[in-house]
Amino acid sequence: MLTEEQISQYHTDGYVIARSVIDEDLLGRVKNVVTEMLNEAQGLRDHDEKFDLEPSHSPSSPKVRRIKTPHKWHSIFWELIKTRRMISCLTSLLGEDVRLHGSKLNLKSPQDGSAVEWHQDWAFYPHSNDHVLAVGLMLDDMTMDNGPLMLVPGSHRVEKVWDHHQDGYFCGAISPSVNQDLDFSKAVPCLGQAGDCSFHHVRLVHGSAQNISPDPRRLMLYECAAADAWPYLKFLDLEEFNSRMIVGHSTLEPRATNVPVRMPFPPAKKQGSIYENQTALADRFFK
Ligand SMILES: O=C(O)CCC(=O)C(=O)O
Repeated sequence: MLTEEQISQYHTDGYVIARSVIDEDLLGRVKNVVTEMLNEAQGLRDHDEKFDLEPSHSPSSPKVRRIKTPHKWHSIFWELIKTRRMISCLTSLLGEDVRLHGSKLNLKSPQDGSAVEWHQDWAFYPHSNDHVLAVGLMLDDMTMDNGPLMLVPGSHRVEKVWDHHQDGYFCGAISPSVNQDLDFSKAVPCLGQAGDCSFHHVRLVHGSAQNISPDPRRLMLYECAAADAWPYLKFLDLEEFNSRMIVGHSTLEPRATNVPVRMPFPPAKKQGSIYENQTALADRFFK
């Protein structure tokens, strides 16, 4: 599915976009599942284990900004990540053995939809090596107006974890005023059509603005790792860990490489999703 040129772009820029990875039929079925799931947020007063809510949410007028770990709630999210084309892309970038680390479905409501401040996924989930990436499957067309993913090309090669702390606590965001060595004006938007997919390296700096368009923006994110990249955090159960293999074989032999690591401790004062963690950030880039 990915050409040599695209694979090389992934290594150089830290991301690549593959077109039409998911066909219309599967995309339609996923959207129906998402609509059904969102109906469950009716009447909800607070975030729970399944839903993260927009500040503008109310029980009678629900606004969900994230469905947490969709792969745990519906098998269609496994079907998506295991399609032939998706696996072809993943194995081209990560090797023959790939495990799912986590998943999330980020939703931006029309003329609303929280921004996500600049960050590196690696600051949240460091592993023994950096053969780790995020897949961004576009469930809607991504335009400049609906808060597309913005990526800072090449930032993964700086071999650095930028400071994601505020006042001594992890906050899951890079302060634009403190980190002067990052040029956010070089960020590129991940634009495309529903069914297209971005793949970005786990250390690539990225974020996204509010959705100022009249349409919803739904982005399904999968965190994927080479099987020999073992997480430094949140390892609980070997059986569950191995059950998340997407393709190939699990291993009991992590490959440890000389990767920069900065632990997300002390934990964020505002626990929960990245949106909650980032509320502590004093100086925001996306107003
Ligand atoms: O939904 C987005 O635009 C970006 C989300 C993101 O980077 C994250 O959830 O880690």
